[in-house]
Amino acid sequence: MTSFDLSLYLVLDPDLCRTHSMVETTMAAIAGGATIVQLRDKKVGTEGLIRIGRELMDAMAGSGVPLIVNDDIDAAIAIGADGLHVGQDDISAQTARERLGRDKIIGLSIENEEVARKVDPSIVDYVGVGPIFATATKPDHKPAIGFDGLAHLIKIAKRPSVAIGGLKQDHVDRVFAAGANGLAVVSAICGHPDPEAAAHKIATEIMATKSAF
Ligand code: TZP
Ligand code: MG
Repeated sequence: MTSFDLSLYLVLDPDLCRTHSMVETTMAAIAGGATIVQLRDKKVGTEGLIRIGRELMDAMAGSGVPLIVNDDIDAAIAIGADGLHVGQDDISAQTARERLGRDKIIGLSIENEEVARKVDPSIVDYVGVGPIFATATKPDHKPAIGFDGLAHLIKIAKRPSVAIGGLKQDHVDRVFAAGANGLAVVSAICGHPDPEAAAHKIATEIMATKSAF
């Protein structure tokens, strides 16, 4: 499987990437220290995702940073993306694994104990855990779980994990103290006028925090 580092996980949101294009935001975030990128666009459909995804794959080639597609397995396959991220209401991780094969990265969102217990470690490469805080970026999100909830679900799921939901630089120490392997952010980078500087600040904090553990 493509190796991956969840430390600073950029989730692209076209509504928030306004000052820069998706590609510009991505390359700036990678220059700043983003370690993995997810293409998450709920509005453009499979054809639109394929178009943007191909541009992203070209731009990111040689960066060593994997591109994960949210929800849409057909787009992920057409793009030749490094992986797929699914939620509890999407196709199952098992179906995704059957279609993608062993080499691709599969991420699964978990938001409560019940679903955390069902994570199959032979199928799921990492879990996205949250939302830690309520966030306007995902209006239909499940109840916020806080850092105690994060620590609890990580212990149950026993997979590499990335925390998501309302996270910023200030939360880095609490995310790693809870046992997560990284932070996933949308607005903290996509919504920032200088995405490279925003990513760099968070990445620097992450490196300092990880070396203190
Ligand atoms: N899943 C749970 S919260 C969330 C997603 C996709 C959005 C997080 O966005 P932000 O702007 O980092 O709070
Ligand atoms: Mg989904």
